[in-house]
Amino acid sequence: MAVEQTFVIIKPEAVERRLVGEILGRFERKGLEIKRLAVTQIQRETAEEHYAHHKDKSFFPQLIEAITKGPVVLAVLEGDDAIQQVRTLVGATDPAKAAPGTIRGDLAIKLPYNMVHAADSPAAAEEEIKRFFGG
Ligand code: FUP
Repeated sequence: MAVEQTFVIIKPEAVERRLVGEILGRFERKGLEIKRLAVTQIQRETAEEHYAHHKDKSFFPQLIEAITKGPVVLAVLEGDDAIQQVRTLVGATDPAKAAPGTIRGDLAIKLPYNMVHAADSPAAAEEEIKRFFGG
């Protein structure tokens, strides 16, 4: 199994609800290492670039509003098979359908407020780490 780096955004609703420690704790308890960590507010242009593949969807405006409305925590996590392991811990996109035991299943109830973004492939992880942390 390859050691990978993945990229995570702990979204504004999670920061507002003081769930950053809870969420990072789940990643740490799994055995992943926090390599980079930052608190920031995502600018609209960066959010639109990050979610460009959804720009024609009806939910796009609410998605951009939700991810830019307050501070977020950005993280790079490293470990064996980190991209898939983190996606599994995060759970299904729709928190109403996400399994109990997952971050979205346990901590969220309604889209677009699903608490966490996690890169879904090695190419996405690399691109997103560059976008949000630079080179
Ligand atoms: P995920 O990779 O699980 O974050 O899922 P997507 O890339 O498909 O979706 C990105 C974001 O769009 C989700 F985090 C929430 C939002 N979304 C909606 O608000 N409604 C939808 O029907 C689908 C996605």
